[in-house]
Amino acid sequence: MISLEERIAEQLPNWRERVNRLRNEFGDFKVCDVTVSQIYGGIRGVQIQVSDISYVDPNEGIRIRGYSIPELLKILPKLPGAEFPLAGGVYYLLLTNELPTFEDAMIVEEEWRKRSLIPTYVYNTIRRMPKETHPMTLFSIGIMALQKESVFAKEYEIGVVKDDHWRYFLQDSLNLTAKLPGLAAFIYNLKYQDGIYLPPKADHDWSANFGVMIDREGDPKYYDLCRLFFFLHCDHEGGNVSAHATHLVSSALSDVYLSCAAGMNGLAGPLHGLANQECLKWLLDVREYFNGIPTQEQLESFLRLSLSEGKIIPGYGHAVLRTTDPRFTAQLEFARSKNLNSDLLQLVEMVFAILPGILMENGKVSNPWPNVDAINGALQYHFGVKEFDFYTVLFGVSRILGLSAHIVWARALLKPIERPKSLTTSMLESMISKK
Ligand code: CMX
Repeated sequence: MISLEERIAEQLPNWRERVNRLRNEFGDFKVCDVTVSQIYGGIRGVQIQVSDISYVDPNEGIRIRGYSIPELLKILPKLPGAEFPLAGGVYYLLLTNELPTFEDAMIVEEEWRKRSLIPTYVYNTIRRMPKETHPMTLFSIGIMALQKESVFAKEYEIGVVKDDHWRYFLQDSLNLTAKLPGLAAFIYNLKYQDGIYLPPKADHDWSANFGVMIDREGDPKYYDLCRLFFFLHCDHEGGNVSAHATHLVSSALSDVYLSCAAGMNGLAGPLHGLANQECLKWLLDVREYFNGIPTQEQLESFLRLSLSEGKIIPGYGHAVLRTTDPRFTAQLEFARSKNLNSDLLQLVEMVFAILPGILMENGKVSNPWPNVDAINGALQYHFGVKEFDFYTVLFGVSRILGLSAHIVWARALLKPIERPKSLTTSMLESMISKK
């Protein structure tokens, strides 16, 4: 795709010069020291990566290419009549570091439309899996099945120069992301809607077409929820499991399909992308426990009792954030502005009003505020997408926008294969005793 490729190519000399200067002139500069606790503690907080695509600010939430979520909701291009951004514009921003015009966003949408056809063998591969296979496993298998289409893998065989690897990564990224709503919808329909097949509409955008393909055609509120959801989850800097896994695998020059499937396998873990289904389950359990919506007093006593029993309240707290996740706020505002009449959303509001105060009193929790998962599932549930185990696939559709943009740039900046060094326990003990 010429325009996106040109935009990246124009910026590359400057980026490469900056990176080369840092490497050549400041190669010995120490960014941080690593402690034994960090080595044994999941390398938490160790500053070992650079991402110019997004940054999680503890007090503001995610910034994408320097812009906050509320800023981007205002300035990213939207279709007439839509309240939320076109995913094509989001991808343009992630990839090029430039704010897209409406035309730029539509160029990406058009590229996606042209590349959206999923080969039949991919559908057949997924169909052959046992019915009870988890939707995330099917999603990962679908991406892996598409790997045969990799332009990069073919060109690498022929012998493409290293300087141009990113161009083929870009082609693969566009080809893969174009197919994600269709792949996700196919899995949803296969598992939960008797395998119906509903084609995308040529005059609908990438996000809305997901709604069309799962039989929500003609529901503009759901189209807007898709646009909002796919925007909000598109990236969360480089250190989380799926981003790190994708980056690591792609550093071996594994193509976009292999790398993003690795990221999705990480996202499928209960400590990462599965958290949103836990939150919805918790809300449903609370509703069932009270046989409806509790009073303020009942809910407060319930929350206090749960915490005193050492239970975790899903959807609250964060490893990095120290404020209400702006992605939670954006979805809450969506629910309010669309006047969604739902007891679960009412419960989300009640918990939000009561729980942070209780968590603050207790003082143990670093961040008493809600994260994005405190509301995600309740919104999908409201629109009839009630199968929780599918929610991580929705997350994956969006997150691959960010993951693929990261690895296009990793190749563009000629990042080498990753190879941290491991030590033995005895070596660590000996290093410590010598100090
Ligand atoms: N409910 C009850 N207790 C909580 C809590 C919550 N929501 N969040 C944190 N705590 C507790 C921790 O269990 C920990 O207790 P111990 O010292 O007894 O082990 C203590 O507060 C301190 O933890 P923390 O420093 O505040 O939080 P961490 O950085 O260790 O963990 C997170 C962060 C998200 C795993 C944690 O807050 C949590 O489990 N939240 C609920 C699950 C959830 O919403 N996950 C989605 C995360 C979304 C995302 O990552 O984007």
